[in-house]
Amino acid sequence: MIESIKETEKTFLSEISEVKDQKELEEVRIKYLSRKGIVALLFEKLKDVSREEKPVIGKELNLLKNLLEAKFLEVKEKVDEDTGKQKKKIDLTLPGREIKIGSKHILTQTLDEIKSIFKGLGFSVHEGPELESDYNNFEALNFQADHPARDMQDTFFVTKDFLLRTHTSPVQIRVMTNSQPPIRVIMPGKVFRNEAVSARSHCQFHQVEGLCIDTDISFAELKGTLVAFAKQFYGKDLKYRFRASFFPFTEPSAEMDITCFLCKGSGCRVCKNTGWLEILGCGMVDPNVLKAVGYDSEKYTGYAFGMGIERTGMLKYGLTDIRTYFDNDLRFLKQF
Ligand code: 2U9
Repeated sequence: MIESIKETEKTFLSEISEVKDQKELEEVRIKYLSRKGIVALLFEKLKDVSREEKPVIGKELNLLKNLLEAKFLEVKEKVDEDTGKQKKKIDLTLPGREIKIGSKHILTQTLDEIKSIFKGLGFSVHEGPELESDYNNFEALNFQADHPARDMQDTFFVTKDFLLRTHTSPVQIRVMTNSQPPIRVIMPGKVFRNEAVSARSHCQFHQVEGLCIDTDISFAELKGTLVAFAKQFYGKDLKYRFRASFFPFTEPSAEMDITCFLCKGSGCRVCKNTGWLEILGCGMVDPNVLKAVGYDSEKYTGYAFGMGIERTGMLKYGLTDIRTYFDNDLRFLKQF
């Protein structure tokens, strides 16, 4: 029996020293250390050993079992480590992983371009809160008490006196209240209108409005500035016209049209056969607005203008549905 124990130890140590991978290690474990392995068989034979020899042989058998198990764990650790290292090996010949780089949303790109053009024309940029007072959004801008925009059906009121701004014009009121002319600012930002969502309108969109106040500001300066903007944004060969219009906060008021990007003026579905597309509204700031912020309306005059950024981008890129801006569909966004 002692002979068998010694022989088992020798063959086990020789076989396990040859082991190269987990499969071979498992084969050695099954042969020696499993329930029906050599060590278990030797323990079974212990019952046939004489009473005197049993303690000695039992002790030897336990020593063998402990030694084999310890050696097995030591080799297993090494084999596991080697296989882990092999898995981690880097194949330098593989092509690199593509890093996906995001891009600016088309609305941000459009706004960036508008901002850059007006900065070049001497304007600075101001922003204001989306939650506004009824006073800044309507009252100070010469909206009559019964103006339809002041109705709950058109404006999101939060309380009786506070609302989600319907245009960025209240930012102009804030700027004028806090500073003196000369003023040349543009105000970009999100605005809200209680309207049904469709291909042409949304309940939230973005605007850029501009304001210029100084002595001797005339309609000619307004035209010069807006034509310079339109030529830089839509192309230097563009044709334009100003049409009389009405806004509570400007007098006189006008809308600026450019020739249709699609039919070049001959008339099509996009321009409803007029050959013209409206790009913005504008006008000379109403003296009532100047008075509301405490300016001397005899001394100062000014002009203001406003455009929807979604609409501006739609006209430039020929888009037909405002909702595509907010769908977050990568097939749309990746085109810009
Ligand atoms: C002050 C005085 C005057 C801002 C102006 C427009 C004309 C205009 C619309 C274009 C499309 C809004 O996005 S839109 O729906 N805006 O036509 N906005 S003049 O006039 C001001 C603003 C502030 C104190």
